[in-house]
Amino acid sequence: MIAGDLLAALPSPEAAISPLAEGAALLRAFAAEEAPALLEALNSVLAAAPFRHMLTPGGHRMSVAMSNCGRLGWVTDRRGYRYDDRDPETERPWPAMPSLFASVAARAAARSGYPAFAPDCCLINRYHPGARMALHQDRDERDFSQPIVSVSLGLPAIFLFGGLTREARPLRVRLAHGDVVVWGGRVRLAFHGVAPLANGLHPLTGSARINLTFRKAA
Ligand code: MD6
Ligand code: FE
Repeated sequence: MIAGDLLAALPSPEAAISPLAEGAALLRAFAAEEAPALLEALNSVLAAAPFRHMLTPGGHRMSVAMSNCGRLGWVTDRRGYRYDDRDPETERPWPAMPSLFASVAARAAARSGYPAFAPDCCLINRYHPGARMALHQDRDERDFSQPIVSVSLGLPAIFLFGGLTREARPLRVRLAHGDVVVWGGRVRLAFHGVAPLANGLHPLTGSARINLTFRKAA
């Protein structure tokens, strides 16, 4: 095979981007190369702010375990959903956002048409088999002109991507290790969720899917 043929056989960066809807893009395997380093940095974050199962305002224990890093963290308890600059478990500030996290998020956003994305929060979600996320809108942030960047690591999941009302029947999108979804513009307030995680084992995360969602909350 000559060099030109070899290059043509590789997926081009352009080919790896697929629009999900106006304003939303799926960047397949965008973070795959950096995933081991992301997971290593994540371990330091989790040493200071371990995963916990938060309570919904209605008093249900979430099946997804969560933590945060960055200036603000997303929390839920009997008092409601909100961003807080302290971890309620330790009353200390959330761990700093690793620079690699911020850089992957900013690059994915720029690639999707959102330049200068500067997240102040990274919500960390851990799913084990059976864990799910009910359809919801992300609307606790102050400025909806900023997108959300979502990085999937470990086991694959079916992401449910609905419409601007709860009634619209969601698209089902398989998100695999290293896939990144960038979400903003006209669909910034779309309903979305995650179907119950299937059993599996991933070489880097074992029986878990990890999702990092980056937000500009303040
Ligand atoms: C998850 N993600 O993938 C949950 N929200 O585990 C979200 O709730 C989400 O991926 C807004 C934008 C992208 C997301
Ligand atoms: Fe969400």
